Amino acid sequence: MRTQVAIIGAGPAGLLLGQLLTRHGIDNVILERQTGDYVLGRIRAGVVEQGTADLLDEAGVGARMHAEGLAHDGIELAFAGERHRIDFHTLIGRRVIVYGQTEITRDLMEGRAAAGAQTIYEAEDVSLHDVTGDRPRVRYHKDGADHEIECDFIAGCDGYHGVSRKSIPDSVLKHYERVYPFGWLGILVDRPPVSDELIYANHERGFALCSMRSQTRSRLYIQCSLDDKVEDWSDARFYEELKRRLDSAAVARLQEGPSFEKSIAPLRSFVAEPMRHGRLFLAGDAAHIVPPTGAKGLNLAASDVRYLWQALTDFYKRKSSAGIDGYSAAALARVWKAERFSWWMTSMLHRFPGSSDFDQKMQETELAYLVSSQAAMTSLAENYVGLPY
Ligand code: FAS
Ligand code: PHB
Repeated sequence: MRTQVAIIGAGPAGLLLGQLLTRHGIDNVILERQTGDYVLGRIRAGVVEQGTADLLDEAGVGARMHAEGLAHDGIELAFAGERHRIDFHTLIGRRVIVYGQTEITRDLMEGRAAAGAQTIYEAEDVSLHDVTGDRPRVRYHKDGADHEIECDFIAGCDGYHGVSRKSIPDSVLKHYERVYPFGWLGILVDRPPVSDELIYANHERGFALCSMRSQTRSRLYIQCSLDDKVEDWSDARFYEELKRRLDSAAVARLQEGPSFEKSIAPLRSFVAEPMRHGRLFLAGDAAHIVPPTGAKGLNLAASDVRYLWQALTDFYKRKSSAGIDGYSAAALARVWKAERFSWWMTSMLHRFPGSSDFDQKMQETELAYLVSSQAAMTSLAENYVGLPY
């Protein structure tokens, strides 16, 4: 088989890139290790930046997001028993959309099927070859046979555990990493949200986040130990701990119900540089990971895709290599700003093991200064809604 761009991974990054390339007449094939249902079963992000929403519109898959997504003008920060609103729209005239990654993935899968573009699911043992030559190739195993795809470029959209980043020699890649000493225990429950907007709570017992997927479905998180197992946490224990970390008004509105999804996610900051090696380009979690506190993971994947889609379009349509030569530097400039914001939000809102009462007081004072300063709230707002591309 031959194609112009071979995409590894059918998560948001791979599907969005594929859809944009297809709509601009650039042939591409996606290879995905799992089944489509498995990919849809992963519960991930919930907040969409305006830039990401614009890109989904450009890909022709934004209709349901606009119809069902919730436009949010701000968030609330809870600490020292009180809640404080950060009004993005008043501060900087922009907002975010609350719409689950699962739904974005579904919209992208349906858009790709409608466009007749090929996604090969359950592709096993994907391997990349001759990525530094002019004719890179991808091999995989499926239905008892080995297959090979010749292409011009490979887009490594296969996430943190994928094969693409690992196909770049250690002598070429530089890794930056911080692993946080805690995780997030999250549940999905069909009960109305605690509040109209997201509540990020700093508490001496640990961080909590009240988010949502719709007016009838809540997404709730509490910081947990890395030693915790999902089976250690009954719904009753989860709600009991969540209520200890929320203010009284939030507790009063919390409607407990049976969770239908419960998982623990570890938190890390990670960046691999460069995001290009020969004809291989990394995009999304394949190149970087952020702690979810800043709601940046999914949006950074879309950010990379925007740069890569424009670079490949320049190459094929305008015969210019400027975009692909500048891709890594352009993508990384925005990645690092999102890494900083996600690290800052995580450092400010979580209880670190071994931290003292003084450390807790410093966090509460930073939050008290933040909500008292127009400049500080504006800074948080412009990072949360997404910095310019
Ligand atoms: P993905 O990991 O989504 O997709 C990569 C795809 O490649 C997968 O489908 C995988 O099966 C496939 N693949 C892997 N190896 C392969 C191989 N060798 N061959 C073929 N295919 C292969 N972000 C937020 O903004 N907010 C959140 O609350 C949030 N929560 C998260 C919770 C968890 C548990 C995790 C892991 C991430 C979370 N994220 C969150 C971040 C998440 O949303 C990612 O940023 C987003 O999925 C990135 O999309 P992709 O880069 O497409 O990677
Ligand atoms: C979510 O709804 O899953 C969510 C929202 C905001 C975050 C992280 C997760 O910062």
